Amino acid sequence: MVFRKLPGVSASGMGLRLSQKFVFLLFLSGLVTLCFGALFFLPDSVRLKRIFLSKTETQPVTVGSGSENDAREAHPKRAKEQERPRAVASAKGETSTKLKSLSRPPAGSHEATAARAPEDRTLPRSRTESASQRATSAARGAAAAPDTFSYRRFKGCLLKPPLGSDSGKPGDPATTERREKVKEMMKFAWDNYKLYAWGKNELRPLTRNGHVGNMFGGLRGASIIDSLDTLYIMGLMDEYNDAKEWVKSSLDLNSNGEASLFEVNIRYVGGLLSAYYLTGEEVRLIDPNSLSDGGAAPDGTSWSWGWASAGSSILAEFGTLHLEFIHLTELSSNPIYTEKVMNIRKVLNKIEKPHGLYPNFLSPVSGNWVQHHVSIGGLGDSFYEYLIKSYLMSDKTDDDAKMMYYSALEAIEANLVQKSPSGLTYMAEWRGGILDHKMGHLACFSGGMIGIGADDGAPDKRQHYLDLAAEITHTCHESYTRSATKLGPEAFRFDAGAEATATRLSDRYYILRPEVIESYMYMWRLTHDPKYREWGWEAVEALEEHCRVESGFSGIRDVYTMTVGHDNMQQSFFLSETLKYLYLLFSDDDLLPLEDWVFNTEAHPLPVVRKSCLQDEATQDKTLAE
Ligand code: DMJ
Repeated sequence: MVFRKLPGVSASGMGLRLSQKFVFLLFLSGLVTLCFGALFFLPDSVRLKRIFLSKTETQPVTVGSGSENDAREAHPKRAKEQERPRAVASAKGETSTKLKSLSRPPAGSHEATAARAPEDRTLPRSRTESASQRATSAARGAAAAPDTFSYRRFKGCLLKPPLGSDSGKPGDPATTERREKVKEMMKFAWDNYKLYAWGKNELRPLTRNGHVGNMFGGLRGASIIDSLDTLYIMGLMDEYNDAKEWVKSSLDLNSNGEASLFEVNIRYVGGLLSAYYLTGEEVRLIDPNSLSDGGAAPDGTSWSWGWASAGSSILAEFGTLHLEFIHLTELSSNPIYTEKVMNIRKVLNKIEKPHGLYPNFLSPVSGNWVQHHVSIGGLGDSFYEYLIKSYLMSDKTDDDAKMMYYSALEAIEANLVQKSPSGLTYMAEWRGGILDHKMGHLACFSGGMIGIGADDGAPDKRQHYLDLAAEITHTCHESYTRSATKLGPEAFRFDAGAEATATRLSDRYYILRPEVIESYMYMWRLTHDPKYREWGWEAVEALEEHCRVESGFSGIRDVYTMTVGHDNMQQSFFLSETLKYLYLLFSDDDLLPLEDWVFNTEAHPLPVVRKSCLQDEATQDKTLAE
């Protein structure tokens, strides 16, 4: 899951005068803008280019309410650039997302913001707001619920305290001990990252140095951002404060390079949003309305796939923005973020689907599916996840998401779900009607996904969905128990005599991925069957035995051999997801209760948006003020 070019993300010195509070929140907005830029470059995945398509230069397809011509008239500069080879536009940085610093805020605006009650701080509408943005806002009307975000009101609309009555401390000593062990693992992973790789994206635990890579377009500190909420819920406050301090003083948005929209969104935007919602702390403030989106349809009424002259767009990438973007609208009161993701949704809802399935690749040129490869694992996975989670996060009001999710699930069941000769249920992959009897580790998240969606399915399907979720989770556990290390391979097969084992050398590795443990956590919450905690504990023991090295945790190259070779990489999602899900598995259900929180695909908790409650609270506030 890779992709796109983010030419020239420029930003700088942030307004850091928010003296008393610290933040995560709004620098997000910068990242989002960055994501906007990327939306228009979606299809240029390096991996994709390698695997699939050759370049063709064709006019891009414009979708949404406006015609292609309309869009071009409205944005002549963009239209012109679309005719150029993408690389030229990129090199010039004309299409880049630009983050404008608020380090010298216009007189009054920053101070005025800071002077407001901290819990009522909202991003001011920028003086640089474009005419089209203003028009959009106006058109949306004042009808839109409370037009400023209030942290106090948000907290008031949660059903339960986020950290529970006692930070989720389990009742029995044995589980408490297990939870403590997971916390120790987090501290160990964090301390080593801090010691050897501080500020870099990941720790290389064998060589004791940092890894930057090119996934985040020059952004640094992925492990820090990914760890914020985990540290916080575990009560590792010194570590959390160090992380917060780094975000405040060292997170540099002034970067150029290629970034993955998907990865930046799920890790940076998701991580910072989550830290803000959990703590209410503002560290850095960026006014999203002061950001130039460099050609990304600012009125939000249409969006095009821009300079995508070649390659396909990947379902799991353009389909994994919804949760974070909805929250950006919530926090900024700017509808543009929601409009963007709703347009993506509209396209996907309308387009014809083979057998009701969503193939992994869509051509930005023709607007049609490219190849009919369908997978619940890599390339497709989180698109389905974000449909059901959008529904849940909307307080069950987003009926389109609900409808799309359950129809997709029906098609998946009819075409992809299989049973092995010994009775293991698995998700095969589908290539134009031909089944590939392979299931990726990534696809193991689907046990949890089907589980959390079970209760809102048709009444006669609810038990069936819960059973299906349990069966898939069981199969994924089998993929672990059938290996020598008791860790699961990257992909396992159900053909040529294999059942839940990898048959190819290249599929035997384990890179500290969370998906299997993620499903244990959800299934534990949904059923309280103790086997899920036992399975989670087996994973802890295996991680300790095979992945823990002197200076951190490392992935391994072959789960089937006891003389393990380490890959020298402590992935940031190990801190964000694997350890968080383990910690939640051994905590009481009142730590981040599922009634109030959904986890993004990087395990960053985002709150359910209770529109009517927020509206009522806002009305009350207004009445009181009057
Ligand atoms: C994470 O970054 C996310 O879970 C993503 O959805 C898939 N890949 C990794 C973990 O395996």
